[in-house]
Amino acid sequence: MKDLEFFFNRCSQIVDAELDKLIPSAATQPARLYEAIRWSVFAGGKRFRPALCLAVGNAFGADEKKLLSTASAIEMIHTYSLIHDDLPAMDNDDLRRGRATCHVKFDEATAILAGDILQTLAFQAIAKDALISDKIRVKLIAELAGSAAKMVDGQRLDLDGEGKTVPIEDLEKIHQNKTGALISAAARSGALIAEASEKELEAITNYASKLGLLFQITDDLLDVTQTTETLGKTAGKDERAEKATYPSIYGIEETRKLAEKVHVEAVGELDELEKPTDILREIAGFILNRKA
Ligand code: GRG
Repeated sequence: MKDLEFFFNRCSQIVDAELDKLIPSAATQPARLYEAIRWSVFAGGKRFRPALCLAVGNAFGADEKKLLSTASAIEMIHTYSLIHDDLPAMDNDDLRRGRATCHVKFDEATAILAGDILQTLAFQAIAKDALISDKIRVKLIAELAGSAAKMVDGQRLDLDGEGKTVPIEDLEKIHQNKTGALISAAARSGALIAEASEKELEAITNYASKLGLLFQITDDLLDVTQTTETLGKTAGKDERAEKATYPSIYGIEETRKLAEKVHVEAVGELDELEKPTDILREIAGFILNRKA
């Protein structure tokens, strides 16, 4: 666990430094827009997705410098999705990453535009990274674009399901899209940059798919078991929005057992790889036991 803590801290530092280079300064005009972007990006998120990209890339021996722009681009897409998710037209939340949401601190139009720009900056970051070959850059852009589109599909399906009884298969589809797709893109991008083989990419895809499901199951659990203060975002929202969640369908105890089962499956996928996968295994354990 100490190794993982060290790994996460280091990832946050190098990814934040890269984000700082990629995102125009708060003095850039129109300053309100760039202040808003920086307000949300540098608010202290876990940086889980970029860390996953770096962990997979490291496991396959990629040059770390080649991973940074893509890892940061993934965090930009993630932050855009959080800004838009918090808008009054969607989840209508006023707290994110322990501070006021973007539209509350600034205004709705600025928050929409901040999300929009984060998307374009993300793709630009990869497109302009001269350390990566043209062929791989195109693959990475396609990967990230595909996952971002799935995330939007998942968000629509999630909103459609509010106040309704959602069958478990539909719930899984929502989560594979809304949460799983970007997590999968993070892991797969690390493997693509490292030029992993098809077989290795398949094992990473399967691991990431289970990890994404585990992330969502624990997210649902945290929403009902943790406080707003611990989460840095409003707790208990799923129930109030009448959202279908794993605890609402199975109850807390059964959901915990399901999380343990999915964790075993996720790490099992790594057995296919003849690579150093310790950190990837620890990441799955961290997601199983996370408190925020
Ligand atoms: C608006 C296109 C669009 C999509 C929104 C991200 C999202 C899709 C919805 C957020 C709602 C939610 C709670 C989803 C569950 C998983 C998730 C994305 C949690 C937040 O991610 P963390 O825990 O957050 O990695 P930090 O702040 O640590 O980065």
